[in-house]
Amino acid sequence: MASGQRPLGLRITGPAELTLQRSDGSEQALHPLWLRERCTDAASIDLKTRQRLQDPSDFDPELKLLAVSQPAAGIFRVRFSDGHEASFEAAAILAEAALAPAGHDCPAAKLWDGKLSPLPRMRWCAEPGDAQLESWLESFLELGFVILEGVPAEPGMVLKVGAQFGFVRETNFGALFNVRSTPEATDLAYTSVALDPHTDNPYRTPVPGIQLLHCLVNETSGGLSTLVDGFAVAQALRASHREAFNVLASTPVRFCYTDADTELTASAPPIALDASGELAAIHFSPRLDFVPLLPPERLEAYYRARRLFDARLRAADFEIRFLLGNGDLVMFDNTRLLHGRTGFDPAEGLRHLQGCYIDLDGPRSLYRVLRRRASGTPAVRRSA
Ligand SMILES: O=C(O)CCC(=O)C(=O)O
Repeated sequence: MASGQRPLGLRITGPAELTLQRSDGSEQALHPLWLRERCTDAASIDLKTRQRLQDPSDFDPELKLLAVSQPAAGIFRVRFSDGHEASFEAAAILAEAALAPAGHDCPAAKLWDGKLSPLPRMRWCAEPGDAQLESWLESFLELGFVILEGVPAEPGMVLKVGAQFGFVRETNFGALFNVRSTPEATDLAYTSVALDPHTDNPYRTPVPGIQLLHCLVNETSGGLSTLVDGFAVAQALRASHREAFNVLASTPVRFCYTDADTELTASAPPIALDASGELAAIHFSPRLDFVPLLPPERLEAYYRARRLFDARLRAADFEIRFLLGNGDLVMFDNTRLLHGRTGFDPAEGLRHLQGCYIDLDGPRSLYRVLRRRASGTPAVRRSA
């Protein structure tokens, strides 16, 4: 929602009409069904779980408001045509109205390019206070990543940090994976070659939401980490080459991973959009993607669009580079950012990172809990 359209207040605009006022001067009479499904009395919800007792599809489709009054400041009383009466707190209705169509109430993404400076480097600690945790989360939610310094360079610490933000997602690589050059590599990440910007594991359903990489040791002069804001690149492509953007948003591509015990396959468009046409996720891994056999002209269009997108993903204008030193940990949104590394020479010394995945909703949940605690609001359970 544009900031000019912030819900500002509620007012009674007729004997049976409650109207939302927005900061840009616009107004909207609240739909009776929208209000009815937000009733929080004992007949409408189970007061312990705060979950709804009735299916909104069973409400009268022709439901109307019969009367609206304001018995006290900030409270509205509504009588519905099905005989139900309920009170509403204005603040609760305004908070609901403020939610963007996707229902997000966390800091909005701030897209960035290769000029991003300074990088969000923050000091890690084992028992952060609420304010410290909130500053890590804000950076992560806005920029899609945060670099935490001073995580003890000990094996397994990546799992401890992951657990500070959510629940670790185990995969066929285990709860954590070791990123180091080995002759038995089952993935190019486990070699010393440079890795172009990619999202991790697009062959999984669902794709890992968040990746953490913790540097235990880097004795080489190479192996710089790279990040690109895929949403910024996709927006730039949408602005300059609308047709190419549409092709990438509408062509499902197959991604595969195979080893002795595993055969994973998933299909997704390189640029996934949500129901409102907003960017939802990037799926891009040049070493793993296979476009299906489409008619020749569609394949031509796909390859053209992919080249344009890839050229920008690899361009210095959009990429940031930084060294993960011993004890540094980067946590990034694997559905928005692409990551990679420069190549390194294993003869120079050891380079060993440990990684793990957590789900996207962990940091968001934690952020809401911290905000709730800061404002002294009690927990309100919403339906699953
Ligand atoms: O070695 C690195 O810095 C990154 C490795 C990587 O891309 C991965 O594990 O997905």
